Amino acid sequence: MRKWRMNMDIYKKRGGPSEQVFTDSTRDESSLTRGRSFRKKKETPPPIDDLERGLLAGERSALARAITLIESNAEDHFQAAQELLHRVLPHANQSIRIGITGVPGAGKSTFIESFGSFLCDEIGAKVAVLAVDPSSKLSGGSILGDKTRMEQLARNPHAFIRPSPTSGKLGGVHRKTRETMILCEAAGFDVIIVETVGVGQSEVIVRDMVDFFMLLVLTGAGDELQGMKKGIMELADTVIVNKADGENKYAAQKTRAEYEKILHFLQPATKGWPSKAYVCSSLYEEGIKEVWQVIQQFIVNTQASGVFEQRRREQAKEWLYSMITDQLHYRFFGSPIVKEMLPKIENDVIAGNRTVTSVVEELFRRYTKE
Ligand SMILES: Nc1nc2c(ncn2[C@@H]2O[C@H](COP(=O)(O)OP(=O)(O)OP(=O)(O)O)[C@@H](O)[C@H]2O)c(=O)[nH]1
Ligand SMILES: [Mg+2]
Repeated sequence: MRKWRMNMDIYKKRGGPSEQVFTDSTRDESSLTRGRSFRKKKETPPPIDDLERGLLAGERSALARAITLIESNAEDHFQAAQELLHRVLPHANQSIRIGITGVPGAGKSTFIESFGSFLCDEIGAKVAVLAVDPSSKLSGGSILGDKTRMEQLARNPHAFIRPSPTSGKLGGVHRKTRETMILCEAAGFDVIIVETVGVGQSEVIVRDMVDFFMLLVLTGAGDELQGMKKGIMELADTVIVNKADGENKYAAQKTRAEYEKILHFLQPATKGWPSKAYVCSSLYEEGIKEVWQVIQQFIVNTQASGVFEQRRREQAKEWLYSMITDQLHYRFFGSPIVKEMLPKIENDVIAGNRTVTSVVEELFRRYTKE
């Protein structure tokens, strides 16, 4: 992993991800398609080659198609997607991954809109925004909403926004989001922001995927602060009190101090990094630059101490085991013998004719013989 370049001006010097990149890619794409219809069929490059080329050239359309391939639940798409990932993997792992959580309405999308635009326009970074919603069964939904809320960022040529994938038989939301991160990195995105959508499990899932995790909260905490799950605060590398504007400014500072007191007594989410609280206004774009400074400091500190690399290695290991669990689950329940036996076994257990232990043992015996 290359050292994160603290002086992001470097992106500007190297020309940054200019508007040209995407405009050209679109033109490229259409001329390719046009050209192809005149060529003999066998000369048509296989889609994987095409996607790999487009992806490594930073073409947004290739990235979108590659992600669609990853998200597909079709068996042959799965194989093709894995081949593509294998090819681009050497180009991945070079971004900063940031996770954002907070109660609905805390302003996560608005924050990402301001923060993402700042990174693109002021720092010259390429920013990808992904969403994780473990409960999402249908596509569309929250994403459509988010895309409209992140209108400005969605139009920014340096940004890429992707809705939350849905789960399916070839792996859940985690696999798809992690693999999408790899694709974004291969396409040259410098910062990947993952917003948690939905409640419950998503905070832990996202914490396990990112380098830096932030909790966005609202003022007027008081009772809410007391009732807030300590567990979530323990995951956060920083707490940001959002909507610190207008009449809310003073209250936001008070809330910040309260959170900071609590953070002081908690185990830090990242070894050697005491989590602190800050205020910002996503709507009025105040305090946004300061959040980036905190993240930069975090990267410098954790890269120097080795904690950054160590976390990524642990995440890779965790990913391996979650993939194994996924595969075991889908293979077992997808096997013909299990499908055939389960309904009867289920009835036997419900009727009290057989014990759960004995039927599970029989199921696995038959499954492993298959
Ligand atoms: N005054 C003020 N309003 C804000 C600020 N940030 C967000 N809002 C408003 O708060 C509301 C919710 O913001 P969102 O960004 O949609 O919140 P979210 O956390 O993404 O919500 P979900 O996606 O539903 O979980 C919107 O009406 C925003 O305009 C801010 O900094 N100041
Ligand atoms: Mg949102």
